[in-house]
This record gives sequence, C-alpha cells and structure tokens, in this order.
Amino acid sequence: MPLKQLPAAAMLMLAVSALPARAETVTVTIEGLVFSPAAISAKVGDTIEWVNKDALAHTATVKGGWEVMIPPKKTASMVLKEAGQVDYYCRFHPNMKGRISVAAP
Ligand SMILES: [Cu+2]
Repeated sequence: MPLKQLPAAAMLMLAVSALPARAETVTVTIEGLVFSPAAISAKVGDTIEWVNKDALAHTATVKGGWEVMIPPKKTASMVLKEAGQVDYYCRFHPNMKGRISVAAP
C-alpha cells in the first residue's frame, strides 16, 4: 500500500524505529555475594542497575574510578558515560567481581 495511505500511527512507528538504539537498563543481581551475570555488555547512555538481594551492603567499585553503594535489599543504578571495559569489585567483599563492556553509543 502506498505510504500516504498508511494511518498516522503506523507512520509514527516507522519514524520511531528509524531512530538510533535507545538507552536500555541492564540489571545485575547480587545474591550470595555474587554479581550475576558477572560480565555484561552495554553501551554509553545505558543504565546499569544492581539489585541487591543480600542482607549485606555491597558496592560496585572501580579502582581509581567510580563507586556505587548498594544497600542491603535495595537497588542502585548508574548511567554509563564512557566507552571501554570496566572491571569492578565490591569494596567490602573483594572476591566479588564484575565486568562491564561499554560500547560507544
Ligand atoms: Cu559485597
């Protein structure tokens, strides 16, 4: 069917699907002192959300970089600003390790 006969709603959907990928939220669950999944992929502008199911506080800490405090039974999040590979750990439990591969937007 010719484009001009498409309903306005369908035209709008076409326009939206032509936009660059939208920012997403990537969830990392913490349970039993483990980041899960331990390694994730995301892109600049995405939000990482840590869901702490433990009764202990944890952090997502990057040496010489950022730190996110994740209180017990709470959720904390952060927006990724830079591309690159980021290794993080929990300051209270240094055996807890995670990795984020951040692609350019
Ligand atoms: Cu911890």
